Amino acid sequence: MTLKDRVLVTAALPYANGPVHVGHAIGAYIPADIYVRYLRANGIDVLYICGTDEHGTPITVTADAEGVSPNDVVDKYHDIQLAAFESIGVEFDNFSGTSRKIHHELSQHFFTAINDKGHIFKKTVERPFCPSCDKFLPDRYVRGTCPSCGAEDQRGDQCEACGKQLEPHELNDAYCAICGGTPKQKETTHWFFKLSEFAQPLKEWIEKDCSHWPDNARNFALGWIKEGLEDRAITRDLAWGIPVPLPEAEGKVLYVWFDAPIGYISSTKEWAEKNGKGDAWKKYWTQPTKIIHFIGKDNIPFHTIIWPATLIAEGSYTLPWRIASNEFLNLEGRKVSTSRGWVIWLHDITRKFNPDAVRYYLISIAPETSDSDFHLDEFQQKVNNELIANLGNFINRTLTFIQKKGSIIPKPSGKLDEDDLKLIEEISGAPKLVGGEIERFKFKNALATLLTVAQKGNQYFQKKEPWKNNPDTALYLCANLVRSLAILSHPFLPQSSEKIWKILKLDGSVSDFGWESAGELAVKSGHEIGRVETLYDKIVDEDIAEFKGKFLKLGEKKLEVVELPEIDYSEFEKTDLRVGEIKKVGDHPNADKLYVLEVDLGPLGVRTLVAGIKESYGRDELVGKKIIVVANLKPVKIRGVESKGMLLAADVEGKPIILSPEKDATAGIKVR
Ligand code: B3M
Ligand code: ZN
Repeated sequence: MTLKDRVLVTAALPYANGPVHVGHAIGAYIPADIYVRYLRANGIDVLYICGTDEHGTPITVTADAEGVSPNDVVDKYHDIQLAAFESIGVEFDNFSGTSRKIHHELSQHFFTAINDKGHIFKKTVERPFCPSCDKFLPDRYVRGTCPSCGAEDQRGDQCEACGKQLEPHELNDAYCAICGGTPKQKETTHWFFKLSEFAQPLKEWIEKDCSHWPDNARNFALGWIKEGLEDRAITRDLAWGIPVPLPEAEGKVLYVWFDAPIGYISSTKEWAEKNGKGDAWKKYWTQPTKIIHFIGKDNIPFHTIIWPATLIAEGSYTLPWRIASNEFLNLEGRKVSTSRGWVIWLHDITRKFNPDAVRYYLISIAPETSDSDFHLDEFQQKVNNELIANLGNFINRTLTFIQKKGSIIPKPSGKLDEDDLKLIEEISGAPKLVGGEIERFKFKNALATLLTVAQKGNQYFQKKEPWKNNPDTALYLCANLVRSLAILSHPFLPQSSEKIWKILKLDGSVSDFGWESAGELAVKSGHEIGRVETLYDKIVDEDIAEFKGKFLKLGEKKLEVVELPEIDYSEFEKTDLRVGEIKKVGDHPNADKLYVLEVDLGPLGVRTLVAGIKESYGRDELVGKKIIVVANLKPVKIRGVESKGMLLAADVEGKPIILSPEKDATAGIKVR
């Protein structure tokens, strides 16, 4: 990227049908925000455009569920989402919504222009119709089995299991999502986009102009073209959406995925209107501009094939320069499930914790090349041990020391030694190091590099021992490194970087200063700093426990199919299971939850077993009870008492339930 470049950054338009969670945030919005802040610091003309996706069945399904109108749904969630993004420092230049007039008009223009050029045709087709609901059932209203991978209970627009794009009628064993009834096929007329005509131009474009795309996006697109592109219906029988601009198409609306990406353009247009910039939006869409779409991986098909084809067909706008797509973020080892409440909403976590601390953790685990996992304990640990112990600590110890000495930046004294020179070199090299990673879209690495620079500062401070030696040179250089870190951390930690700037009492705001200026020694001797405040509070166990208790609960359990690693039968054969009879029950001398049992195993004699069942079983219940014992285990010492075998019990949510032979069986009998 150079100063000559003009850049338009977009992040996928989230459906306005619910709040946004941490996975959304790090999937597209935070990476795009980092990138935009970085480009801006480099003086590049850049706009960050987004808005809510307000059409389609995702909205109407939610409206039905909440018992309100689609309009109410999109108004409510538009505001909730924007507030959540702002809470974590994501700053859009414009955040529009696709139900606005400006967007309806532009989308209808796209349809008309593409139709006029002959790239759209009309066809009578059969579509799923629910007789009991008296409705055609578009995509998400039909559920059934994926024809491609066989996964059950998939939606009619896309199989979540294999990612295949679907038409609702392609599902096997389909049922109506509203009433559960069986849909019938019924004739209806729809308008189709001749996607097949664009296979060749798309292929040429991707091969020629898109070599810098990430592999997953590029391979996917080329693979799909090779498989064959089919014409696609771009209208739906639905009461909510953009009316198809043809007199004969009454009651039909544009398919949500036809109009949604056009939202990138209409939101840019709205930005110009709101800011009194007239036609300025056209610069970004019709003159050379690098357009970058940040998206989650499930949106790759639309952004690499269908959207570019739409643009080529319409003919007057610029094609994307790059698709930046992330994989998914899981939560505590499980897939996020909003319906079961297994989710961390962005607005909840930024209310409880420092938003920059959340941002720090999310960037550090960003699912850039593969799915990753959000853990609250790891969040606590990384914030405390990395963000606070490293970056925060360096800034804090430097500034506190200066404050103690009267808050004035000292004048370097004497000749600079080797360590001083090395630190100056670190400072001047840092902008390139961190920036290089950002330019390669490696935000995780960029953040790690920033932390390494802070670490160098800590090592320098430690070595210089300013509390023992003449501190002037060290403090002067460290204060300058603090300034550099403020500038370089701005894309990642926007709120705290601004705070550092305030404490340093430097002019303007941290974002007024160019990226390269982070390489300079610009804090002068004699400058007075402001009152030092801590940047981040340590996250304590109680906070994590409270948050978990309040927000991390798994809703009603669906039966999950669990796959177990298999062992050979001969392996199982090795265990010798016997019926035993409990003769005596004693307390364990060193453990409150354990009993020491004397168990009669017939011909094998009476054995001592240590068992963790004291919290669930009383002594009297146990004496005389027949149990099942694994009899050929090597003896182990459990808290100092030797145990010669193990009794079998089922684990019911952490509580043992002892297995016993149902009818009387003599002690010592083999179980198999
Ligand atoms: N609303 C899908 C999603 O939220 C869709 C993205 C549109 S981007 C133009 O994942
Ligand atoms: Zn129905």
